[in-house]
Amino acid sequence: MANRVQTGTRPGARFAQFKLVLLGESAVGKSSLVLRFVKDQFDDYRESTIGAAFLTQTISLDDTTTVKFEIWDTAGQERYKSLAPMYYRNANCAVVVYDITQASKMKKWLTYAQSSLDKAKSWVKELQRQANENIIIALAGNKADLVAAQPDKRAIQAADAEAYAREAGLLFFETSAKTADNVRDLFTAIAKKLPLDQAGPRGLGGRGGMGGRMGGTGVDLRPGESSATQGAGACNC
Ligand SMILES: Nc1nc2c(ncn2[C@@H]2O[C@H](COP(=O)(O)OP(=O)(O)OP(=O)(O)O)[C@@H](O)[C@H]2O)c(=O)[nH]1
Ligand SMILES: [Mg+2]
Repeated sequence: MANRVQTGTRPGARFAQFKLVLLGESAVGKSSLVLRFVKDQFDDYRESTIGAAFLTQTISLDDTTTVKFEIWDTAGQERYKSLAPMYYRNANCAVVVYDITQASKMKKWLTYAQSSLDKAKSWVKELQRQANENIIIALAGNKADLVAAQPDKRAIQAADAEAYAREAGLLFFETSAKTADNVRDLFTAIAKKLPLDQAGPRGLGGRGGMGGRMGGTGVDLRPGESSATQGAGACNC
């Protein structure tokens, strides 16, 4: 399943590379979580993502195991929704983000606006239907700092989201990109669930082995070549 796995110079050392995609409604904090994870920074005022941004981050799971995430941070605005399959295609793992302070509400003309958790659930359904069949999905309820300061700001109970996550087979964390609470834990938990033990030497990850539906080796960066994205390697962090 890993895109690339190689044995290192140290005996027993392993390096694996995985494609991760972030999905969720606009303004829930996807880019902020990535910025915290990759650069350990936070911006109070962030521009909404256009298309998608690509970043990488490497973490050590233990003395011998290193995991590199190739991260596609998608744009949550409705007008970019049709691009999402390009980014979750062949993803090994996904973080689906919602904002724990944002409830569903009635809009004008009695139309119903979904909560960001409802939106997250529909992303999970879509991933389970259309993405890599072994994809590891984590649900992240972000902006936990806001409810720590003012508990009445909480709109989504952690217990409800956790029960849903358990039922759907997802990892679950409440996070704060602002304070960094649980951000590293979230990505580490994903890395630990990825099938490192099935890793073979670099170049051998074909179908039926590490390749799974990914087939072959190498990272599929095709979305980065699309004019609709901010480009491979581009980052609006
Ligand atoms: N208090 C608080 N604010 C946050 C947190 N995460 C993000 N924000 C703020 O929420 C706003 C939106 O954050 P983004 O990271 O741009 O959201 P996004 O999900 O990437 O939005 P799109 O790119 O439009 O899909 C910004 O003003 C952030 O500063 C958090 O954990 N706590
Ligand atoms: Mg963004």
